[in-house]
Amino acid sequence: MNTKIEIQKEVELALKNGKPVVALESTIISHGMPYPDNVKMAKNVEDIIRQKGAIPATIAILNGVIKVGLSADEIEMLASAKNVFKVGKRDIAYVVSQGKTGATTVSGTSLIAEMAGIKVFATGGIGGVHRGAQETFDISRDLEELATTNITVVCAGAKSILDLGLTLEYLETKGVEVIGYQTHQLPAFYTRTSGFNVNYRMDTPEEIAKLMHAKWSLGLEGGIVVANPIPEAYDMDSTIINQAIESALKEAKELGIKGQEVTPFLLSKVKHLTEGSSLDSNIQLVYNNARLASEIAVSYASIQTH
Ligand code: PSU
Ligand code: MN
Repeated sequence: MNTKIEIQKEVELALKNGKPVVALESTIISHGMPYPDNVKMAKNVEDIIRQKGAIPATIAILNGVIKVGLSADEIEMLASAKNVFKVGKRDIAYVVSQGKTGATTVSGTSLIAEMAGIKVFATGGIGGVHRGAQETFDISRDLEELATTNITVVCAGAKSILDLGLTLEYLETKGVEVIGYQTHQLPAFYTRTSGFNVNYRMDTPEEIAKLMHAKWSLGLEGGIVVANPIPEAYDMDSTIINQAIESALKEAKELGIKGQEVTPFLLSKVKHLTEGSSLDSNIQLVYNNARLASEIAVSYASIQTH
């Protein structure tokens, strides 16, 4: 059994030489988008990162081996495989020891990225405190991982399938700063605004890289959330999105959906109810986050080598 992580040569070399690397999660590939759009998205996002001068490292567990950086064939395999586990922290040891294949969430990806020494991670949306969590206790592991892992997660905020107000409170308790990129508002994934404010607004990747440097060189442990609004050309009508979310939440409650299934269930219902028009927005916001994450990684790498 291989309990070491396998870092792709190119990624390893970049890390050794202090070159910028951007981690990518794989749950959005195997559980977030349909095949073959997911393969196209996963490959394009890597190309975008390269064009920006950084090295992409998609993270997943393939047949029990933790991989940092996937080949095109491995992406294809993960994207089309059946019975892929959704892997947060509590699933890693099981999937590795059983030789299974798993796609990592924000929590799983952050953890493995930190083991490999990667500081910047691009994704779509983070998990958070679910609506009704005061009864269900459903709070994503993503928030705990952000509390202790030294990583910058670039996302488009979080979907309002969650309680965004409580998610911000929880992040505050854990000492995780939420930075709005060129905005004062927390974006809500498909929409550029949510009605909630971020902690601080920053307008350039350099400012964010300086904040990362300040935080970690002071020994302040934990992650940073960079909330990057979906490009205006792709943002969606908030009434339509909110109606879809309300109806998905109602159905999940009626069906008694629980645990790990809650988020994928809500996401797929919302997708269905918006008749697939949300897929293009979803893909475009991931590209947008990959661009910003690369710029941050490039800037952070240059601070480290000066
Ligand atoms: N939110 C999205 N899209 C996603 C996810 C969340 O808009 O694909 C995925 C991410 O991988 C995230 C995970 O880390 O769901 C959170 O799952 P849970 O709520 O079960 O912790
Ligand atoms: Mn949960």
